[in-house]
Amino acid sequence: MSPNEELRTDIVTLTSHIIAQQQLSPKPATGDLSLLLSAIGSACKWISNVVRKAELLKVIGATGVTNVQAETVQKLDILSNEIFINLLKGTGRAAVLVSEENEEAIFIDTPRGHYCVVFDPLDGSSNIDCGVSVGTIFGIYELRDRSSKPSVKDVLRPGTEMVAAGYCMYGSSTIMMLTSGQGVDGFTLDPNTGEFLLTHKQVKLGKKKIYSINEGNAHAFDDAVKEYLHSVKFPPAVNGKVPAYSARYVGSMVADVHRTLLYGGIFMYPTGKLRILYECFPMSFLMEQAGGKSSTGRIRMLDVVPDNLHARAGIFLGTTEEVEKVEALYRKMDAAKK
Ligand code: FBP
Repeated sequence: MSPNEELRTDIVTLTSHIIAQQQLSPKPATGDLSLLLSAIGSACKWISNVVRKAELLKVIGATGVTNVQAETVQKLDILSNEIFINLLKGTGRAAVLVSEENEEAIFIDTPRGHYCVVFDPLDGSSNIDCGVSVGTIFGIYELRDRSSKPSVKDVLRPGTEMVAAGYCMYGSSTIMMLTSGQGVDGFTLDPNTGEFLLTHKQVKLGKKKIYSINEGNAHAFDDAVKEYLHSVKFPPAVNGKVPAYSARYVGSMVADVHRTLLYGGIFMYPTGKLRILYECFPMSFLMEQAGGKSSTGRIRMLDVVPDNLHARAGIFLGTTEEVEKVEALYRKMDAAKK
């Protein structure tokens, strides 16, 4: 500890927070979910360590293979995936794992495995070589029926049935945002102690007017999206004042959603690149728990039922006001087509 560093004693670690949340659960808690969340915390610490040393360990760059989604697999994707899978398997509480990096679900035969974890071990990995923030995204379902054999049906369910979700961002600091349906809390990794410490208690969505989208895809946008973008660039005056929007786009979902969560605004990926189960659902769960909204443009994102493990959807998430503007423009567009 440096002499200037304040000695803190009001410490809440990720583990103590998870245990406290467990006590609040209306269902008699077994501690199984807590164990899984704790393993996810450990996995994220390991991934953070590898990401930070990637250049030095020479694990930067592509593997030369493409994944099930025809995307280039980075060396760090593989490492992060193995770390995540191994730590989750080690809990003995996970029955089904779905990773962006694996075409098929992984089934684990273990007597106390009652949960399914869906995850993207290293989202935004195409940005790694230039040092941009990347992150891990995860969501957790409970098996539908503990007495039946686990199947993909246990994860091909609406996002409203997730019991917990979160992301960990490897940026200027390593920050994990977590919800188990009782609001959103954020934890910053203290590099000295190796602990995630509670730094963002009960996060509420910011109020800034920021729009975030890859406009290079504008040629493929629906008219509703084009109209929304026009409205934020040339907003009508309200009481004689023109509301000024800012544009921000990192191109790494975790970083763009993290900023949206803390500052406010709207993040959009309308052309259906992002995966429903392990990108759209966890982020939508967090966004709703922070007081915002998430939509496909036509329906609530968490009501979607994915028809396959790697299904994709267009997504608009952020402050309720902005997401509802997009939804209204979709309704207008659809009505005009009738
Ligand atoms: P990867 O899983 O291949 O990294 O793609 C996901 C992602 O990087 C998101 O994190 C991000 O929001 C989006 O793709 C950016 O896409 P684009 O480069 O088309 O703007």
